[in-house]
Amino acid sequence: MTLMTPPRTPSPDPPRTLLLTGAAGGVGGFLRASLPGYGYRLRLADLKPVEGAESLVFDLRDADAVRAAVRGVDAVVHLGGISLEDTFEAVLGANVQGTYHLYEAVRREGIRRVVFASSNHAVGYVPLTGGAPIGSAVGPRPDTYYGLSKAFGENLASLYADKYGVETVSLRIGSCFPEPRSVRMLATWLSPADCARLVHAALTAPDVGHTVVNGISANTRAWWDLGSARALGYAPQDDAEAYAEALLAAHGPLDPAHPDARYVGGSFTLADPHGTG
Ligand code: NAI
Ligand code: 15L
Repeated sequence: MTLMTPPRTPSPDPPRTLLLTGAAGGVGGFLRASLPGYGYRLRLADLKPVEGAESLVFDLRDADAVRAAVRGVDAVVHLGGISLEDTFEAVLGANVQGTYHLYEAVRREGIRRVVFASSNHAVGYVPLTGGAPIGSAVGPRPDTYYGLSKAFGENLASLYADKYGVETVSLRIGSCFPEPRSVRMLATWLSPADCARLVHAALTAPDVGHTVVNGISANTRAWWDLGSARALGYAPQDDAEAYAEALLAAHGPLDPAHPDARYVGGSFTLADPHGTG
């Protein structure tokens, strides 16, 4: 069977125009502010209206709208979707079906690269043993339907790289907020500035095929290894340790029996969208 896929010739030019899905969200806000400083022109997309020169409002569940949105960009940074645990049906629509629509659109429009916002929750049940730092080759071991959808997204990226030559860097993001909010985040924090550094590296590194990387800052208390991210050129500049004294004074040290001390995904291992216990 012949698939009608436009020719995809590798270009030495770095991507310049990006579709940013989930642009109205928290990480979307950081990247809207920072990525133009790296020379990118952004086309913004979300369910909610977001201000910008080029801004689209649509649902990722709408395949035609997704296809129209990707047309003409050099690459996609895919942040859009449900970002916490929810019902299976909700996660299925926004994250599973939505990410499939995105990859189909990218394949059909001949776009060469996607940066996919995966999550630590794709591997949330990986235990924190206190041994060697955890690399990005582990898993999948999802802790929620949400984490399951991120594992699906990573596998979808793998399929589209192998079968169609669509390149993806899947970022297993720890906790990307202006500041770490908990003792756990002293390990998992990804500062907004390091997030932009990581996305830029993921957009510009050559020959990534499908590469999975851990996404955190240079945190003193990290239990994640950043080798595969650094291999793309990522050089984090921030460290959550600057917030350690205040967070430990407010919350005390982690109880070793608490999920935050036991599993990559912390309290998400307790999440129960049905309230059935
Ligand atoms: P967020 O919830 O603030 O933003 C997600 C955006 O996606 C929202 O603006 C929402 O309107 C949009 N969206 C949801 N369903 C949609 C649909 N059906 N169609 C179109 N747009 C839809 O999340 P945040 O924190 O900005 O995260 C961005 C991405 O990074 C998400 O994919 C999240 O899973 C991932 N991530 C974030 C982490 C963090 O610490 N902030 C950690 C790990 C992963
Ligand atoms: C995520 O995947 C969520 O999107 C974010 O809101 C945080 O909960 C983060 O993981 C985390 O584990 O801290």
